[in-house]
Amino acid sequence: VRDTMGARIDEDNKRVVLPELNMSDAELSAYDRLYIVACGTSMHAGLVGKDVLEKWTRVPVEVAVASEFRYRDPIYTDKTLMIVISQSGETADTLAALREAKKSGVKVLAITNVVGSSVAREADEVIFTWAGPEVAVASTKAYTSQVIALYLFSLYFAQVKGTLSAAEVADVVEHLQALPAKISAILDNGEPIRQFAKTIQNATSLFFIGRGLDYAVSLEGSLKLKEISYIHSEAYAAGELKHGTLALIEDDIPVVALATQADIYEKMVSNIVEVKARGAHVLGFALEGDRELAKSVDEVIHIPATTPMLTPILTVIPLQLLAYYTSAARGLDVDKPRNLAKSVTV
Ligand code: F1P
Repeated sequence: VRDTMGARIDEDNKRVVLPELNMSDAELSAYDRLYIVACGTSMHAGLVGKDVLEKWTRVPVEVAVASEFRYRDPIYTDKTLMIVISQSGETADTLAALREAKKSGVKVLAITNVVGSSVAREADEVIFTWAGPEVAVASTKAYTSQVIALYLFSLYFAQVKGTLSAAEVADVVEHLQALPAKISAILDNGEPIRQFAKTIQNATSLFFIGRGLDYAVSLEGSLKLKEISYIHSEAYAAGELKHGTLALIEDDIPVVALATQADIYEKMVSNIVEVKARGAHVLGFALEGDRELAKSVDEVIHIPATTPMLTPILTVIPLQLLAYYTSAARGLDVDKPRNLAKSVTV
């Protein structure tokens, strides 16, 4: 059992070190295919990890739901690395997928919060998230710390492979170090979210839309709302709406639209215009300094700017707050949602 986190930032050199990793740089850089396997919120963290890993290392990554993956016949080679993510380290489906992979001789890296958990003990490599005890059932700080662990691993992998230069790594590291102050600023400015929560507390259905990393975060925002406020919600890749689901957008349906990704911003705005034209009430998320989005939506939340790959850490916080305030406005017990166990061991 390891008792230190397997990844950290080397402050002096602005790079990432993984002192606990039991594999050589040559072995790590040889991996040419990754599976990320997890359940629920941990799987959503994995979706952010996929985009980041592919961008920074150019290695293809598949994210799979553990309850499906464990019954599949995956294609492994000796250059396949599997990453399992589990806050509790005891989720039955994730553990079963890990055991299947190990039976096939695949190397497994775990990202988990619990030292001594089954996942931590059975994986070949572990990065601990040190998110502290999970008091509430719905996963929030577990998600952010899993995403951070994935950033650190991805940066380390990119360093080893040479797909990012030292200057590019240092730039991301500086942005990572600036995140805590930005998160505090978001938490201090929760009032507009609380107000929006009041407007949706009696809604029967809600949509979250985004593109790219914003879509990955939308999935988590939608799950959080379902888990603790019991309002039906769906996260949709914004460009996919026109392939059928647009039929469900009608007068006054609330839509949370994330538009933080500069390279696909215009496309996102045109999707927002489409839902507005059908009467949706839209809460938009834009980066600080954005003056455009306000023209297309009903209300805007501004997110402090960071480097594009790191925005999920910032956008998820107001979405978690939205779920929290909506649950509270409905008079529900935020910490003990119905039908949700902290650790799903069956
Ligand atoms: C996976 C998970 C959590 C969720 C709830 C049920 O748990 O889906 O994301 O919040 O606790 O289980 P884990 O494998 O990350 O412990």
